[in-house]
Amino acid sequence: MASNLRHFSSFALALILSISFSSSSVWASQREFDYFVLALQWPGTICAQTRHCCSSNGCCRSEPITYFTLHGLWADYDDGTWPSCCTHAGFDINKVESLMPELQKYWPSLYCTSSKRCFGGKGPIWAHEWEKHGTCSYPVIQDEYDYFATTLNLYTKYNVTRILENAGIDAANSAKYLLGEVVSAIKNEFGATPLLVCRHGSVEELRICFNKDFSPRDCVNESSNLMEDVSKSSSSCPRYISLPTYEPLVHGDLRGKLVTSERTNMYRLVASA
Ligand code: U2P
Repeated sequence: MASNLRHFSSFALALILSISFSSSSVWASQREFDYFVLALQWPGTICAQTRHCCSSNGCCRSEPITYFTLHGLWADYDDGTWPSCCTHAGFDINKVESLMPELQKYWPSLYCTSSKRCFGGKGPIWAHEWEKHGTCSYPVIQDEYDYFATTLNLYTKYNVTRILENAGIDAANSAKYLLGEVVSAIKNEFGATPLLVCRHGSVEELRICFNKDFSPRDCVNESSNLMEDVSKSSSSCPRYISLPTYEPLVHGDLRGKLVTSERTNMYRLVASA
């Protein structure tokens, strides 16, 4: 009887240990991240490169997008690297159905090609961001819904488009702004140094960073792996930068007509009125 009891209790202990290890090991494969990066994209820079349209591409909407859109919320390490694809929790669109209007508006894909998923295949930008980055934000972020809701909340709370407009930094094709002026405008309102990514002198991304309790913190410069001063914090950007506007190619309207864009002098398909 005593021996049966001993056997049973060792079996129960082994069972408990194996359950708890198997549930934690999915998270334990990569070390816990240090901080969050909220990566925002400037459609004016990305959509100016659009040559082909499709319904899933935000650049192809009849009204151009005139605000920063979401790229992702990334769980990063202080040394400038980041974990990725931390679990097999695949993206399930049903779990974020209630957030769809906001996701479509503020987190659209700006490309026609679909995004890579972690364990094979392709999907929407949301699948890529959740599987690659969201699954690595445990234990701060608990699940897929939490990842998207938290990201949308941060995006709404720190409206960088409005912060820049209030500082007199508006979208315009001819205006050039001092990099330091843009960084300072964000720093003054947000309370920490952002990171800018440029393409040919135009802002492509603006990233703001958070501690794990979502208090603002300085971003880490990817290229140097060091905390840098403002002038070096956005090394892909020149001293003067722009926030360009773009003319959308419109998808799917066969009554559209080809017109020459004044700015690019290229033919573009636009919807007829
Ligand atoms: O910068 C190129 C791509 O690398 C990933 N990235 C970059 C910086 C960072 O701090 N964290 C990070 O994950 C992004 O990959 P994506 O999510 O686009 O696959 C970024 O676009």
